[in-house]
Amino acid sequence: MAESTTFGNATQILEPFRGVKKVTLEEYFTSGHRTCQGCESALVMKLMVKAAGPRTIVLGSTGCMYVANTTYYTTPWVVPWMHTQLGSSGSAALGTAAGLKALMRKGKIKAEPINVIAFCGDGGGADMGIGAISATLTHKEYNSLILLYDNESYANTDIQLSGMTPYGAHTTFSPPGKAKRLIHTRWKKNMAGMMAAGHPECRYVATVCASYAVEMMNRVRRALTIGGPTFIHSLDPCPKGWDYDPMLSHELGELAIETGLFPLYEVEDGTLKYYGKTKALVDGRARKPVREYLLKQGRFAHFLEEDLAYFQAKVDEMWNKWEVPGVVPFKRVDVARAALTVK
Ligand SMILES: Cc1ncc(C[n+]2csc(CCOP(=O)(O)OP(=O)(O)O)c2C)c(N)n1
Ligand code: SF4
Ligand SMILES: [Mg+2]
Repeated sequence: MAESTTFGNATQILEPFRGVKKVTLEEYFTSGHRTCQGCESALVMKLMVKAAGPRTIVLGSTGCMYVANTTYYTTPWVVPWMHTQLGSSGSAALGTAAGLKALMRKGKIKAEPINVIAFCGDGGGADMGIGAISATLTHKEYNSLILLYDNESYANTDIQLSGMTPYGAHTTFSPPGKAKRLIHTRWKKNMAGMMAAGHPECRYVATVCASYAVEMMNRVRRALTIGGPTFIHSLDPCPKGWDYDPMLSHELGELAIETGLFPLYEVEDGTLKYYGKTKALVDGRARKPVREYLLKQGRFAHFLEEDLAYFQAKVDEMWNKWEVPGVVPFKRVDVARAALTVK
């Protein structure tokens, strides 16, 4: 019965695309936007909604993916889309999922599984809206996906530093100078790890990068199929904020993975699975030096050898000392025990 499927939290069953030739041709994010040339976040929007299909509602918090996508009288969105306040992707996802359920229960709309996706930037999601996202991830009775597109700055308002901006990067809030070369000296937040470790009702968390388009779309399809509240963190090269030639967007995404800086993984019902090139790194393939990634970007042009060495050491630490490499930042139990013995 339609009603029981709806109130039993039924979701659309979106099988993974088995290779690029099997990807559907229909587009639900098309022309009509004015993002920068080489904007990976725009690609993420296109792939995200292509993966989700036509019976989808998208909610977007303020940021480049709102402002540049909804110029007066034009929009690239083919599916229903709504803007939500900068810190509200979590509340918008939960409210929409709950609203749909209520409308179906009252018979006001047809009972059917409708995908609800709320996206947010790193400023809106990892800084301002983290509380609402966290709250939504505790509500297992509502199906929604929150996708955080991480261009590592408050890009839309001219590249201010966020909690996801990498160590040492040049932003308008952290310009390198003669007196102080590095203004921003904090390591970025670990959003996916935090969401996975801290939300027992959240059934699915994944990291993705649009340089690996099919793999990325399949994580979106998995999240929407498994249902409940789910979370995806996407790393998106941004030519304007990262200061590089737009033709390098795809390559920078690959380098973020190949250097081990941004591990690709999914956590489903508490089980961790690395995938793609990250799996090869876990299986023993050598990581590329992180300088190959950093030195292609103007935001790190002021780095000296010691800065590159520090950055590399922090990435090495993620892989060699974390209890779950690249995912859970607690020091490995054997390392912690050894430290206790020394004391
Ligand atoms: C409450 C609130 N504060 C500030 C702003 C101004 N503002 C609009 S977009 C934006 C940047 C958002 O950054 P992020 O979420 O990372 O998205 P991006 O622009 O990088 O795509 C800011 C600060 C706002 N719209 N609402
Ligand atoms: S500033 Fe960055 S995220 Fe914003 S539209 Fe340009 S490339 Fe995309
Ligand atoms: Mg941003």
